[in-house]
Amino acid sequence: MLSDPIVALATPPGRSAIALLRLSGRGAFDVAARCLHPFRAAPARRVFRARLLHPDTEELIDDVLAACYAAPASYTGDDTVEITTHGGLGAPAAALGALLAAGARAAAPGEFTRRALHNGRIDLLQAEATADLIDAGAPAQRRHALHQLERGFSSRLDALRSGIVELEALIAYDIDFPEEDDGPVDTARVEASWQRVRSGVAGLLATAPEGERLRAGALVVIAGPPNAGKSSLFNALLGVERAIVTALPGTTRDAIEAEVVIEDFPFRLVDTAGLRAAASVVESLGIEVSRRYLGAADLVLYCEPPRVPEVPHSSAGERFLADLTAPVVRVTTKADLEVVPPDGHPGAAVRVSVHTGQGLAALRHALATTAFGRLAGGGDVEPVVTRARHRAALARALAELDAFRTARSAGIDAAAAATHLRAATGALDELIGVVAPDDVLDAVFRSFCVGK
Ligand SMILES: Nc1nc2c(ncn2[C@@H]2O[C@H](COP(=O)(O)OP(=O)(O)OP(=O)(O)O)[C@@H](O)[C@H]2O)c(=O)[nH]1
Ligand SMILES: [Mg+2]
Repeated sequence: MLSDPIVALATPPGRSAIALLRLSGRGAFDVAARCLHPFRAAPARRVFRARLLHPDTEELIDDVLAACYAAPASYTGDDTVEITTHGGLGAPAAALGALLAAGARAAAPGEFTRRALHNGRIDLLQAEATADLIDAGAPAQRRHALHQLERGFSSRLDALRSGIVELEALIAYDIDFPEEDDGPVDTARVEASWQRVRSGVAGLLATAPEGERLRAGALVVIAGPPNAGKSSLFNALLGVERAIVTALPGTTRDAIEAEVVIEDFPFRLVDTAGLRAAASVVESLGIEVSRRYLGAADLVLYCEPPRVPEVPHSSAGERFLADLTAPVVRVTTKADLEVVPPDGHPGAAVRVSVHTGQGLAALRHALATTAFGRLAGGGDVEPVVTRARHRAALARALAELDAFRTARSAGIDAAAAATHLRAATGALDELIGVVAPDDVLDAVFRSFCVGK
């Protein structure tokens, strides 16, 4: 891993009051000293005012504030200088140019954080949490990212890891004296200890569906017969008139997607073309798109207008619902029009009117609890598995723990059984990033922004 001085703009380019440049690596103070006049590396973390000059031409670029963070007490763990320039496009770009001319290299996306990981300032879960916090739109996303950044997830894994190491210690006698039958290995304690770590790992793994939804947003597909009021409901949930609403069936032809926060949780809402034997080519293409979205949905919001007693109930809707694998929240729309009481849909439907607002709060709540279950219920922040990378590592640890138990009960010698425990520990180490291979790191940092 290189530790040459790197520099990047840490704030987005654009019109703003100030901008922040970050410079870090071995020799960062020398680079800064070529541009900042005066330059004060000490006292550390003390902001000073300086003129930023181009090192070659000595042209005045900006009047700036700067602070130095000496290794290892910096974000990256290397010597770091943070320079606050005036905002906008010109001054930060010219300052960046001056620092490059003074010997720094332009940083790659996430390179500062990658160095922080390399220098042991943070672990890989914290690095991921940093990216998640930056990307967080919904309050629940922000809370969970922050909890992970504060080592909530890491310390849970530390505890599980110690549990596995302890388990290995419990069978140590068997490993050292394999030929003795009645060693002091307490089978009940081994079993209890195994149960504890196994349920810990399994419990974390069980949070994966909700956790991954928390990161990506739950995909909610609004479906139902034409003219049911799907687009009206889509607009009401978004709070803006995004989709066209008319009294004609078949208004929506294409799927429309929008992001929305409901009860602090992130959702991606999709309004679709009403499902029916198509009237036109365009509409049937739209219906095809709807079906594809339905296949990917985390949740289906099924809308039906109130039933009119004299119209026979069509079973098409029930057949449609029977084919779905995603959970369904049923809505009876146009509740303000209803003249007869709703006669029992199977599965209670939320009755909603976009005209009076009736039922919208209940519907929002039903969406949050259906998509985020446990997370929506608990006020306290528990670690959750938010990435496929986490899920794969925990699944590997779980499989190794199970293989250990199978090996023990089959009477396989303790040293061989213990290799499964070591593999389980290895999976947790990789998850937390103690031993993450380069390609894993590349994948994690690829999505980072420059300057982070
Ligand atoms: N009274 C009343 N009318 C509603 C309500 N919601 C929708 N409508 C009316 O129902 C008609 C159809 O609404 P849309 O939202 O376009 O229905 P849709 O399901 O998207 O229809 P398609 O896109 O054609 O499948 C419009 O005339 C709406 O004004 C409601 O809560 N109350
Ligand atoms: Mg529509």
